[in-house]
Amino acid sequence: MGSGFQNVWRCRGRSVSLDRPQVMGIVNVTPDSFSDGGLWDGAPHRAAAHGLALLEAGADILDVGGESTRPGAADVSIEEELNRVIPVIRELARQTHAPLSVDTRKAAVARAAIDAGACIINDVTALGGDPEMRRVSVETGAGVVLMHRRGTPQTMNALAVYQDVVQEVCEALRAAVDAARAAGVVREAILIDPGFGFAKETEHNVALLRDLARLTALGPVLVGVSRKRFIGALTGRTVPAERMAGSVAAAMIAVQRGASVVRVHDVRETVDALRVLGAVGASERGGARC
Ligand code: PMM
Repeated sequence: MGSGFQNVWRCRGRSVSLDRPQVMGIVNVTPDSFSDGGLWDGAPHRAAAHGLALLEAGADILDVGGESTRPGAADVSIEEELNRVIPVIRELARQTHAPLSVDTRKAAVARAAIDAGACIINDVTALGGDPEMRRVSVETGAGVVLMHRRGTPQTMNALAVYQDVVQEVCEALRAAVDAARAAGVVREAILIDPGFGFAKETEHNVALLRDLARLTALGPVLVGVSRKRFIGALTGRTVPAERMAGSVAAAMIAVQRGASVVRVHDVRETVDALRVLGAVGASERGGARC
């Protein structure tokens, strides 16, 4: 660990330790997510039970999302998103003390989720999509994930054009951190995320994974590589659920290169792999500058 590396994540009065890599289990409450869509839709108790099973399997944090972000995905209304995620978060908050995150770009959904017991806002627009999102982040003191992307699910594939993807993602994330800080979000509440698969081709995702240590110069990093299309491209697995081994490998590379949190579907397998990695030790946080 580099000197001065931030080793806690402040999430609404809680301190999530980043001394060891944290596993964020994914609870998608969507009919159309690319990797596990429809599994938990329309049945909050089933989605909550899935979340509890992920905790049992070793997840440290749960991330509940009600809007698919895959390329071409349709927008979801505020009402529909609230109906999907709030009952699940409320039920989880009743049954566990684990930190709960809401994966949303809508300020109204974030606020309601925090009222229901969440303490983290995971926003794929890095707080830049909804004009109220920064205010909600400051007022609630939630932990925030600032993710890099370009465009929207409708337009992002055409925007995957970079001269130097690592440098450009670094600069965009630095600007997102600065904007959040200027609005009053405290540094220790912020995690950054290069946004694997969001306006990135396979070569861009591979470059970001290879050079992830450069991003850690900006602060703690969260990565979401689980079951993504580039893992399919690298392994030849067209079915997302068959991308587990490739996803675990990518998550281990990310942790070795300094990632603090990995957002995954396959919690048990990731936790086992992290135990092996942890026995060997050494990550590259706070290494080279970006
Ligand atoms: N990926 C997805 C959704 N939300 N949030 C963050 N912070 N980082 C990601 O990489 C990310 C995300 C899409 O994957 P899913 O449909 O499996 O949830």
